[in-house]
Amino acid sequence: MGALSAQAAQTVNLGHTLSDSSHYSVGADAFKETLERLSDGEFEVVEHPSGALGGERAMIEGLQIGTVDVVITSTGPLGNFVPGTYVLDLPFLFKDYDQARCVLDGEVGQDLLDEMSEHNLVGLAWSENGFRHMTNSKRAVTSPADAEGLKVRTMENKVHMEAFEQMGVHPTPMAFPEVFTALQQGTVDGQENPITVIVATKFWEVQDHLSLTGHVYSPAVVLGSPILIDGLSEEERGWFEQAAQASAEATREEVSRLERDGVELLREKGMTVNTDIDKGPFQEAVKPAYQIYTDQYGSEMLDRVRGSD
Ligand code: EAX
Repeated sequence: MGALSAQAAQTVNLGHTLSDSSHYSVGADAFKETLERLSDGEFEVVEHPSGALGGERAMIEGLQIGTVDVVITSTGPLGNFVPGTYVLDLPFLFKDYDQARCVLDGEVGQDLLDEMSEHNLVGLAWSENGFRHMTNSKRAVTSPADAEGLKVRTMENKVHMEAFEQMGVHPTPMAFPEVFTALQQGTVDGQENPITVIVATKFWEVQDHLSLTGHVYSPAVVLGSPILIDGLSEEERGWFEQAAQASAEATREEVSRLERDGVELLREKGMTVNTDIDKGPFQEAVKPAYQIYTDQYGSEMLDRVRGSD
């Protein structure tokens, strides 16, 4: 037997929080297919969906200590590690998918990926979660006044929490793998996530009302562990970057598909969908979150995002 064929493939453990029917799994499959093909079997990707390796914050920590190799995650907990990414979490920052994708694929996106290496993470590619909408089990929400007083699970992200507080809801930060049970048991009244996640997690089983607030764009990112990536040859690293790019493209396509078909599916599953949302009052309510953000981080990144529109 030749030396190469005698060598076992190196296992790459890839984690994410969503189900194996989700847009993240579509992206994970594309990552696996691409890396295994480019490396001619030198690497074998093992997918761990559904939060099997923990919530997003825990998995990011896992990347830093090398217990997980690749993670597809929202930016939810990422600002705790890479503060530059907080700018992306500001509500009503992006007006549509085209604008958000364009910013992430441009200089701002590249600079943020580069910044990750200063924080013991490797940013491989910007992927996508989607525009977030509110769901709850109590009442139809079409204005901030309707939302007032609701207990809403938020991501572990201070920009999001601040914005929701301004809106008058009680934000309850929680890791994603705990959310379904918290909704089922009534620990919280509501949550907010893109159509993609609401579909993949079957939130219709525990939430009656969906309001298409589109209050914030939720990027996802394909991250690598520096412990793995920094030890690779340039060629090998290139394969990981191409696999991440293929993953992001496949995920974005699935997000677009679900934006077309997902709401109808949720109606069929019994959710009451409020499409008639006047975003103005929501935008007005969360404005102080911008001030709080710029007070702490300055306005340079915000200006750059807006300027690259
Ligand atoms: O990244 O925590 C969340 O609500 C995220 O949107 C979800 O884990 C997918």
